[in-house]
Amino acid sequence: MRTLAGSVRAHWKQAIRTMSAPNKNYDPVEVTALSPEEIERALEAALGAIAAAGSLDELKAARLAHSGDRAPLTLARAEIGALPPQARAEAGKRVGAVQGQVKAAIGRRQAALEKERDERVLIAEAVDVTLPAARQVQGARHPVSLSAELLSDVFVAMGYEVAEGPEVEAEWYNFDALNFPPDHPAREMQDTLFIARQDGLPGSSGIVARTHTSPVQIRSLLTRPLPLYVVSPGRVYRNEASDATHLAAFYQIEGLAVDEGLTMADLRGAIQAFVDVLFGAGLRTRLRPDYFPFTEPSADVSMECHVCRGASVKPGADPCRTCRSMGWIELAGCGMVNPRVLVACGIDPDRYSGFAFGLGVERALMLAHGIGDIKDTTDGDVRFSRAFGMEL
Ligand code: FA5
Repeated sequence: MRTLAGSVRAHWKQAIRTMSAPNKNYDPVEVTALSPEEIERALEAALGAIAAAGSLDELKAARLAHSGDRAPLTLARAEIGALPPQARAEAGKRVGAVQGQVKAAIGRRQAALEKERDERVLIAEAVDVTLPAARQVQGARHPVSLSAELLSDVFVAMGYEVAEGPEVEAEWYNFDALNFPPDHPAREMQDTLFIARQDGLPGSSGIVARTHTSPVQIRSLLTRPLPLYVVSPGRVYRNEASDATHLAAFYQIEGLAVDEGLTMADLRGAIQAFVDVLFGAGLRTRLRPDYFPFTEPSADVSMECHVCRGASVKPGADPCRTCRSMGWIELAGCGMVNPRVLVACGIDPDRYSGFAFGLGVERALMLAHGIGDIKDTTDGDVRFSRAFGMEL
């Protein structure tokens, strides 16, 4: 029986017997594609197209046409294999030399066109570094935000933590827990902006735009462990007409300390330290009786005027714009935390006592910089911000 390898061998023997013998007398010059004239023509056509290429794209087209797979010279080279062996070397040399010439011409033209392109780009994209720059306004933080941060930082440096609360607040946090009686005038629509009001229900379950930062006292007392030292900057809202010293939306900073054995002297000390840091040591502070439902006793804090240091009060002295010749500047409301507030938050008032204070940020900024109209702080005029040395 015949094996598979045996069958393949028999097939090839038969095929070789039927092939024509090599053409020993074949004249390569008679193969048109390889004739010297044809090769010369192909060379001239290639060199002409390369020289005529005015751009890198045109050169690429010329390269494909004259040295690509279907170029006359490439096709001629493919014919070499059909030549008798003694003719192949000579034909190969001839075609190879011409292809080399074409390749070199493409390289030279490529370099020249790239140089031209680079020069064009350098001119087109040249940057005149002596031209004045278009000024990009970077933006900066507003002086009120920076002041709120600076004022908070003074207390953070004394060991207070920053606590924040929502601007839309439950009436209970804003008023009830702070010992405001149900009929307190501050709860009236003409003072408070109500988001939702539920009259006639037991207790107060309305929602307000917080009128002060004091509800953060309650939130802190309900959620943080004692002893507690927090400072709370934030925006507050009041239903009132604005004038030179009043805004309907402004910033406050609240401070609260609850610990064992705190007294009015600690409150005084904290306020004095605050004034020393902000205005330099040596300015006296003063507490005068005031009333807030959530502090007992309550006081307003004033500091000696940092501009005239009280001199403007004396008869015949120059008037002082900063303190309106009063000698003192009102800074904040303050007091000892009312024991009823501690009880509302589940804290034993026989063991713990505390103090709190709240000051207006825009008012502090006005005092520190002699600003006459509080509306300057909200107008959004960059000339106001620039005066604070802000980078704009
Ligand atoms: C309060 O809001 C109290 N919650 C402050 C407080 C906190 C007292 C803790 C005791 C203990 P008062 O309504 O006075 O207090 O406002 C406090 C500060 O906010 C004022 O001293 C003032 O600087 C600023 N302020 C008040 N109303 C306005 C307003 N309409 N525009 C700008 N600033 C204002």
